[in-house]
Amino acid sequence: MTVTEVKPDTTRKIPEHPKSLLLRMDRMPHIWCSRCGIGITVGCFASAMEKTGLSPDDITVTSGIGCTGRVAGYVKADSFHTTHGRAIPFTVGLALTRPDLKHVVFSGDGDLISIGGNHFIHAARRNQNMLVICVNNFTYAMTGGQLAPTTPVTARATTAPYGSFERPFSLPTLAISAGASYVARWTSLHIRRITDSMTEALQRRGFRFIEIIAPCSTIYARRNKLGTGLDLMKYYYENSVIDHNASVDDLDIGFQSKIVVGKFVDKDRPSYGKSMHEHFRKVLGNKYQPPVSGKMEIDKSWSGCTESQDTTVTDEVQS
Ligand SMILES: Cc1ncc(C[n+]2csc(CCOP(=O)(O)OP(=O)(O)O)c2C)c(N)n1
Ligand code: SF4
Repeated sequence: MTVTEVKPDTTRKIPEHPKSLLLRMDRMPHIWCSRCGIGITVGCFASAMEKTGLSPDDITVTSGIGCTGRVAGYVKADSFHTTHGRAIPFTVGLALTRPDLKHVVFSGDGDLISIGGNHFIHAARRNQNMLVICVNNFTYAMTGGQLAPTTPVTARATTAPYGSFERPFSLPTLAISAGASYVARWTSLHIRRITDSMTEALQRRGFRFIEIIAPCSTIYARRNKLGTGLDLMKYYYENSVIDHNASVDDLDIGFQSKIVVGKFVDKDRPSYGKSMHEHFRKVLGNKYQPPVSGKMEIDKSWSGCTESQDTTVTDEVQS
C-alpha cells in the first residue's frame, strides 16, 4: 500500500476572528471551560463596542479576581486585572482622572458583591461614572464552588454540602436601592438583549449595572446535578420572564426558579464628577479652578520633581 503524504496548505489564509478588534488573539485559547457562560458575555460586549462605534482607545476595562475576572486579560483595550474585589475602587480612580473615557468593570458576583460589596454600593450611591457588568453564576467558581452572596437557597456549594439556607442578594435590587442610574438583568442566552443593553449603557454616564445570569458548567451545574452548561443556559432562558417594570420585590432568584429580567432603571442623575464640579463652583465661585486648563500640575514634591500632564475638557467639567 502506498501512503500519500498530505502536506499542509500553507497558502490558505486563516480568516481573522470576527471580534479580533477587541480581543487579544495572542492570548487565545482562553481558560474558560466548554459551555461556560462567560465567553458569550464577552462576545456581546465586543458587538456592543462595534454598535457604538467606540474604539478600544476610548475605553478601559477592569476586572477583579475569578473566572470572570479573566475578562480584562482578553480584551484589547487599556485593561486592568486588579486584586480581589477592587475593580470598582480602581475604576473610581480611572473615572476621576480620565472622565473623557468610558470605564467598564467586568467581574463576577463573588468579586463584586462579596469582598467588593461595599465598593459596589458606594459607587452606585455616588453615581460614579462606570458601567459594571457582572456575570452571576451563583458561586465562587474559580476557587472551587464555595457559597456566594448570590447562591440561591437550597443550592449546594462546597461550603454548603446540604444546601444553602442563607438569603441571597438580588443584585439589581441592591444596585437600584443604592442609586444606580441604569440597571438591567438578562440571562446569557439573551444575546441581542445583552448587546443592546451594553450598547445603551456604554453611551450613558453615571453608575450603570448589567447583571447576566450565566452557567458555571463545571462546578455549579455539576454539584447541583443540573446537566451541562448548555442545559442550564437553556433553563435560565426558558424560565425567564421579561418585565421592565418589575418591582424590586419580584427580583429575588430562588433555586431553579423563574428569573425576572429586563431593563429596570434608566434615569438621568448627575454623575459624581458633575456634582462635584457644580458644588465647588457654587460654593467657591471664581476661586474654584477645575482642572480644565489643558495642563494639570501633579505634585511630586515628595520625589523632588513636579510634572505637568495634559488633561481633557469634558462635558462633566464644562457643564
Ligand atoms: C483577598 C482574596 N481573598 C480570596 C481570594 C480567592 N478568590 C479568588 S477568586 C474568588 C471568588 C471568585 O468568585 P466570582 O467573583 O463569583 O467569580 P467566578 O470565578 O465565579 O467567575 C476568591 C474567593 C483571593 N484571590 N483574594
Ligand atoms: S469553572 Fe465555571 S465559571 Fe469558571 S470557567 Fe469553568 S464553567 Fe466557567
